[in-house]
Amino acid sequence: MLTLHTVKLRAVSVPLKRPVVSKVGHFDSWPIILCDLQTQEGPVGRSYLEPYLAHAIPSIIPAAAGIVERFKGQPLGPIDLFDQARRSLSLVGLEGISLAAVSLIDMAFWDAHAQAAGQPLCVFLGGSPAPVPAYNSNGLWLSDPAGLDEEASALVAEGGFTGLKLRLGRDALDDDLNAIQNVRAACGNAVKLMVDFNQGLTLDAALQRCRDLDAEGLYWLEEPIAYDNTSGYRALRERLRTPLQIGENFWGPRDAAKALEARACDFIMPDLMRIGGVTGWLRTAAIAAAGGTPFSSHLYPEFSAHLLRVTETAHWLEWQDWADPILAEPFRVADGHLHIPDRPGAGIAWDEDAVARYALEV
Ligand code: SMN
Ligand code: MG
Repeated sequence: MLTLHTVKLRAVSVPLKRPVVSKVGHFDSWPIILCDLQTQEGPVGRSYLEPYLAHAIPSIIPAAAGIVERFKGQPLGPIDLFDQARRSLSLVGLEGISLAAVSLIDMAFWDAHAQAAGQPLCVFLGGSPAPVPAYNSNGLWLSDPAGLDEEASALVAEGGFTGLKLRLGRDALDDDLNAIQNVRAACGNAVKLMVDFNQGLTLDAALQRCRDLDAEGLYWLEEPIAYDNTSGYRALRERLRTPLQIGENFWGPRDAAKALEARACDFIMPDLMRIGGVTGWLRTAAIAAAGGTPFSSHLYPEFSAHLLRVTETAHWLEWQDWADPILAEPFRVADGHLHIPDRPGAGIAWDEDAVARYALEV
């Protein structure tokens, strides 16, 4: 058994090779919170969060530090800690900053346990390490459709990918159609195209736009409308053949259960910060498995790769390399798969020179 002792929480802002231009914002650099969780017994668990907004960091860090302060020295396993930490924060809400903080500590605590067992996290959880099918999500933002052919070829070449994510929802349908055409012209019909609207459309606009795109052979349509418009998703799903993908904005396993019960989507893609870290993911995997819903990841490729290896309905890993600059040994991508390294735990360690270079004052 391991017990919480102290935690070191730092923040960096890492430059992006391809700026994020999306309906949820424009980012030239990417804020990341780093967690080093010291256990009394020795192992140090590591995890990180991508909070999107640098100005959210000063709220998340004290919330995470408060969890360790409150539960240090107590005989709790990661699942006990998850439940007790959530309950301890319920008066300020089970979601948002509270759950992001719980997720960060939960991931680091699981990492520490797997390290103590001397096993990669996926092995500690009862699985085995094998390459995980991944699509490249590093580019194809809402930029001029004319340049997307070259970018698509470069993205395929970054790791022999057979799937790419493309962002849609431009004002004119023709511009979205041109974007799809240019990407297809560059990489052919065999490459799967996942498309993401980042909640950019009203329900009326989405009913029209998604119907106009329904015959394009797209692999999934992601978040066309506001993430919490469950009845809207249900209405869209009834009218479309292309699978609907949601889930990066599920706050905890219960949101996944509600969405699936409402038949709001075909696929889900939880995000480790919002679903509740490793514990929240495992519970959500069981919910998805009950109805056979394909389960993909959102961000966090390292932890997600381990977890997809123990997820019954594992689907696609979203690959993006935005945290790579601060990792001592980024995971390798080849032949369209992310390769889990043969290291104990999640396999994350920091490149301290890079962390110093990109440090943010907190
Ligand atoms: C996304 C992720 C991070 C920043 C902007 C957009 C997107 C995705 O929703 O699914 O990758
Ligand atoms: Mg998305």
